[in-house]
Amino acid sequence: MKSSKLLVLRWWLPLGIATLFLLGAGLSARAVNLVQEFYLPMPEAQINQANNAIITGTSSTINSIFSIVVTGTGTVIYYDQWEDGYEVNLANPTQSTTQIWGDGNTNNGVAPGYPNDILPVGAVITLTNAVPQPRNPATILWDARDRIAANKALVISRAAWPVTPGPVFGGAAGVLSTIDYGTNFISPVGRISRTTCLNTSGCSLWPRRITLR
Ligand SMILES: [Ca+2]
Ligand SMILES: [Ca+2]
Repeated sequence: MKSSKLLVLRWWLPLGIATLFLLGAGLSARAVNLVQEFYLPMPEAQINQANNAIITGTSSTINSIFSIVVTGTGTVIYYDQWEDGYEVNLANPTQSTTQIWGDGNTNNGVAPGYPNDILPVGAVITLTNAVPQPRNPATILWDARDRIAANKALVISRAAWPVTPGPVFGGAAGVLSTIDYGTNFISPVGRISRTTCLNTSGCSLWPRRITLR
């Protein structure tokens, strides 16, 4: 009996060490350092408003396209949908809608276009879908207000156009990360022509936080 207890202890000791090691590895894998954070700009409702200020009758359903370029090996991207609220700590997501791309784990999300969920340098992830108005948060889409973060630098851009008349009436913009946000601006927006098509100008502002004074 005594020897069997010793045998059990001998088995448990290495098993315990292995378990601790695995737990440690799991913790270090989750403790990703997110160095860049983005909020996808230009809400489709505002794009629709601007479109119809220029040409009335354009489709309220907006085709939204987001392009994410990977710049480093081992890049892991966290995609947080606005529709169910933002994650409290995006590095440790708890919402089922949040996806993690590039970690090779296809159970927590698969980077669109990269079925093994590994992202090579120069990978271009394209997110595209039609976004109807008004938005129903029960429908999860790739759209403005979604939040993206990564452990390495990303380059993100967004384009959009109304389903009708299509990309002949579209626009695009680069997406700044929050560390590149400024506090002092000179607006470049102004009227540049008296012709019908170019006599409307507008500006979409995207504050990270608002302080009322
Ligand atoms: Ca979310
Ligand atoms: Ca979304």
